[in-house]
Amino acid sequence: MSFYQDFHDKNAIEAWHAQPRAPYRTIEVTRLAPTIGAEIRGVDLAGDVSAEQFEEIRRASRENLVLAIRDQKISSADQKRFARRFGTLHRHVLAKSRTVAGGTDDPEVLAWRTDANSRYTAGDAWHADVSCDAIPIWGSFLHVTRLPEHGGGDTAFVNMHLAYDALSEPYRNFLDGLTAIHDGSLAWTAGYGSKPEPGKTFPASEHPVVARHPHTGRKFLYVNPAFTSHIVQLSRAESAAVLEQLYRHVEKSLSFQVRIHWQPGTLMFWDNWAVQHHSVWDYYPEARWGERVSAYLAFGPSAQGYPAEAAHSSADAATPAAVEALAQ
Ligand SMILES: O=C(O)CCC(=O)C(=O)O
Ligand SMILES: [Fe+2]
Repeated sequence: MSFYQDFHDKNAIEAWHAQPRAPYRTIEVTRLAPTIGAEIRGVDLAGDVSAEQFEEIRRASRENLVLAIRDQKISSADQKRFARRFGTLHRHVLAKSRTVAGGTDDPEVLAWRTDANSRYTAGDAWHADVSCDAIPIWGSFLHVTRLPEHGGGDTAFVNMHLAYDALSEPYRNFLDGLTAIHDGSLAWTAGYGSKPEPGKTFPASEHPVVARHPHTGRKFLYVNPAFTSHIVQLSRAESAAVLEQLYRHVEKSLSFQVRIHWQPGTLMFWDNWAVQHHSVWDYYPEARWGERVSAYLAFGPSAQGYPAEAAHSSADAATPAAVEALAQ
């Protein structure tokens, strides 16, 4: 928590802990940090996942935002079947360019292999996946298929509900109602040096700076340094200063971050709206390989909430009443 006492972060964390947490009956859930992240055991994603187990996994996701589902022996077909229960499978525009490097030509799998010859590794900065899409990915499901031999290669996650809640009230009020542009060329051309296919451009979209979560109604901060180019309603200088302040705030808020260690057979599932993540490239020159599948809902992040009928069939949008109950 902050060294200089303004107590906003403390109050936010207290409110976070006030959420009821019922015991689980069909899966084992072990929290990895007080404010974000849990390990899941006792489920086999290559076999049958009962309706009750699936509901408990959804609840564990709502409560913890990122789940390290351990001891899985899964194929990419299993990974896709699981992801499909949360939404429609995403096709990443860079998936094709990674075909050779990643060892798969499935457009629904984004594969990468980082080794001594890599110029960069995927996700080596705080970001949300593909927030430049008009309907950005809601859930990402990452299987790290090769781990570095001598440790390292963790992934860090930050709770973006708390990132918002820990700001002062006048500042939260100022951010509410603003929108920002998220631009794929920022992450992929400026970041990775990738170019769109001839005659095409990478997507760019406008999203609320503060959105409500479709499953809980809670607000979260939705800007990230990889994709967000500017806040629409502000001058460029104001936008740059505000975004910089928000990024520093997210980076320094260790009390609502977790750094998760991979094990053989871990499938990492994160709520890509409510968290940002950062892969840690501390294992150079060793190799680490991964395959990501992602799913999107029928709608993008909204500041107002979601009509129940707008929800994807497998996703429970927050009812207007639930949103009302959480509105402050
Ligand atoms: O390698 C990792 O830990 C995460 C990479 C990443 O950002 C992603 O797969 O979305
Ligand atoms: Fe990522």
